[in-house]
Amino acid sequence: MNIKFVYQEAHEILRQARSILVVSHRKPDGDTLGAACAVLNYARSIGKDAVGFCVDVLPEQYRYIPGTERYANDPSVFLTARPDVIAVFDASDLAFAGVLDFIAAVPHQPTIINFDHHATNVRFGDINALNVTASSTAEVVYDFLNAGGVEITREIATCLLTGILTDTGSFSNPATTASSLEAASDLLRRGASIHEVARRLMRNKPLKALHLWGAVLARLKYDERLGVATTAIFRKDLEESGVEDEHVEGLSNFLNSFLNAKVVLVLKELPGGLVKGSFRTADEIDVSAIAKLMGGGGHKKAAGFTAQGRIVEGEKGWRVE
Ligand SMILES: [Mn+2]
Repeated sequence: MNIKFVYQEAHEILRQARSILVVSHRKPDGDTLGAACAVLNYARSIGKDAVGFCVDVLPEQYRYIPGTERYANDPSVFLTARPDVIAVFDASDLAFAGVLDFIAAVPHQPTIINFDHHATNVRFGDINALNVTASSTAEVVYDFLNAGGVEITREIATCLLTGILTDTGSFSNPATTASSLEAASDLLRRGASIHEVARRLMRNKPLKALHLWGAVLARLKYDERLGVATTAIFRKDLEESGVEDEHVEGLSNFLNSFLNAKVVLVLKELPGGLVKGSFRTADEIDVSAIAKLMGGGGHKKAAGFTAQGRIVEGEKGWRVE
């Protein structure tokens, strides 16, 4: 179906709704929160009951996004809010979003709207507002609001700019397109402050986090034959330094911006004998295909996986065994 029709249908459903629940995926980032909060603010502006849900507590750094004050992480909201619409943002499937069981338990069959830009999206919604060429889910929501003639307020502009800046790596990675820059330019005209949003998203790390980055950067290895650079983050690093997980999240993007390598892979030890791998590339390589082989997924230029095992140091790189 033409995406314009999908947007119109989604507008119809939202206008008829009484209560709307917006959902951001687990381990939330600026895109899932910015896109969801934009719709939350719009829904409230047309008189709807609207609240947000994320299975994880929102990191402090995202609390400036207007609408995050209406987020809960207690799943009882799926019952108490009695949502007739549940809109899910930036998630390929409901299990990844972390809400599969909660949605299944809602008795009155709410309409599910799926806003996303991942090529791996399984179209789990009753309505699938999916544009795999968009830089971000925030850009999908920007197109959706414009298609409905919605006035983009300063608050909504701040939400959407947060999502676009997050997923384009502040307009530096391959997700950066003419349309994402045009959307951002319009959002600035509508009152969003790019300086303020960029400060909140990037200049937010404590000194101890950068000391830890230093240790992780010192572990970098490069396999010239494969063109793959790898490094490792251990639980011990985080525990000993007292650095929060959210403050090492940006490492793979940082390496992708500065390192001359075909592919970057950052391995991070998780609790319970698991290892998370984050692939990045700035080359003509589809890292989501590599991530899929490892049981993960994502975008062509940014993908990841979680696997059972431990991180092992080899001569030319770090790997999971
Ligand atoms: Mn995204």
